[in-house]
Amino acid sequence: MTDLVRCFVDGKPRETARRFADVNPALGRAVKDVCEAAAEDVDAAVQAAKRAMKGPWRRRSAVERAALLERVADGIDARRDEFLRAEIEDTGKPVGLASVVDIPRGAANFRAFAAQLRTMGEETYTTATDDGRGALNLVVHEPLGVVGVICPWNLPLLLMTWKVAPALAAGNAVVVKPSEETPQTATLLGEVMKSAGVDDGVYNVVHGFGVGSAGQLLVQHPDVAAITFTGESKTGAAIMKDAAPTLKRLSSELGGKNAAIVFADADLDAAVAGCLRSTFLNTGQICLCTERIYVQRSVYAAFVERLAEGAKRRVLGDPQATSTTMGPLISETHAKKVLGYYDRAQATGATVVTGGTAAAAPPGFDGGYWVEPTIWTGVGDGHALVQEEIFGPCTVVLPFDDEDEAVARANDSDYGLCCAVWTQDLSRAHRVSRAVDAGLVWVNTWYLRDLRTPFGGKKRSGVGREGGRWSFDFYAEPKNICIKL
Ligand code: NAD
Ligand code: 6OD
Repeated sequence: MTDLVRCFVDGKPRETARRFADVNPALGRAVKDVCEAAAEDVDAAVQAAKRAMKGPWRRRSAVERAALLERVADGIDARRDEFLRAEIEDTGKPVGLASVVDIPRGAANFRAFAAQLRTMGEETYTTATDDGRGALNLVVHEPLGVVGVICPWNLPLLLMTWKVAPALAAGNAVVVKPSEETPQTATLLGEVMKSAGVDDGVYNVVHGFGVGSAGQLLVQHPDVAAITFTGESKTGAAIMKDAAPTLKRLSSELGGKNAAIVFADADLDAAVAGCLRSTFLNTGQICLCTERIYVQRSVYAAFVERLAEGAKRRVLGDPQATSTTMGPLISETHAKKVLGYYDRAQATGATVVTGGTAAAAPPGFDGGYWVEPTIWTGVGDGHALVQEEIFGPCTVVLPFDDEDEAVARANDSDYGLCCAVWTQDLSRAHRVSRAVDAGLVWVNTWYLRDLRTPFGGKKRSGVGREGGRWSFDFYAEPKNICIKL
């Protein structure tokens, strides 16, 4: 990719008048200029998508769409190194993570929804009528039209394709608004779409910010039928408000303050390893990351000690080095927010078991946004560290005595995205996972995904579900056709 990241409209790159900087967070300096979409650019993207919905794309069969999605997946695989370089430059995440999670999952999203499309059927109902001939009721699924896809910066390609793939599978055209922090892979995907033979105008990208910029313009656009959004809960609320006048369909995957519950009967090695991964993967910047760990009192001290040992073994370093296990935070603003919590923890008497400050930058990465992996104990359940989403490499560990108490405290949250339960007692696993108020519960694992399952949060963690057939429920409009026989 050149030093200018362009929008992608109607099957080609689009330059715009205004520019903003794309900062590499490992270095803390701008590495690219990005074309910011103004109202006319957003409108051009929406109109291109509208035209595509009336053109050949509209007439493509499900089998043809599935084949195109598979070609897109192959295209991502073929350009894996370019996607990796772009994603690492935008996010600072270690190559060991991006090469195993982000980029392969970008391709897997297209394959998974293509497979779903190939195997889906339609429902029919035979209906009795007074004349005895009956009627046949068909349920067919039609695309919504133009879908706006608004994405965060933490898993840019993964989370964007998680929505683009089913939206296209269902026959829609999309206008994607990537995060202003991570614009590159969305534009690169435009090139892949073009080479794969996806019709012009089906996949469009507009770069920019939220309020007063491309994000809000897309949400307010009268010709956009639906918005699928991933990001902060408060942004989700603002989008709902802006989408209301044009009555758009909305799917919102929002913030979390996810608990892990570690019972004394758990395999402690597995629980410690699992909680280290769920706390520190992607520098804690995954909506599913654990930020509060409830540990049964008899194993609490041992667990905290071992978790701290593991945290100290995180290797901050060159994102391109395979030895690096933790990257920087995404931006200076975000680092200030996270370090604000680190300071607040100290000021309010939390025990800092390890970390608690900005980290020394690895050699050659002085300007980057590096913070220490951090573990706290000694705070009450109402503390901000227990209640507010921090989105950094940090967790608070709290002791509990019995199962009911653990569940009640895990549920004492405005959020309800996911929970990880660590136990070897099968009955308890079933009981607790049903009692936990979250959209997703993992037992003895974390972030193990099957893309056919429903994904989404309860309470302030989201509205609606995506994944498997639930994605098709969102991205397609069921229509009833009643044929009198
Ligand atoms: P964010 O809400 O700040 O931004 C997300 C996107 O929304 C960006 O593209 C941004 O430009 C755009 N945006 C901001 N304001 C807007 C507005 N008023 N109208 C339209 N668009 C607007 O979130 P972020 O900081 O990029 O991501 C981190 C957050 O995302 C965390 O809270 C995290 O928990 C959440 N998240 C949730 C999930 C999930 O699946 N539940 C997944 C990833 C991230
Ligand atoms: O894996 C997924 O499908 C998914 N939606 C992950 C969300 C991660 C949040 O940061």
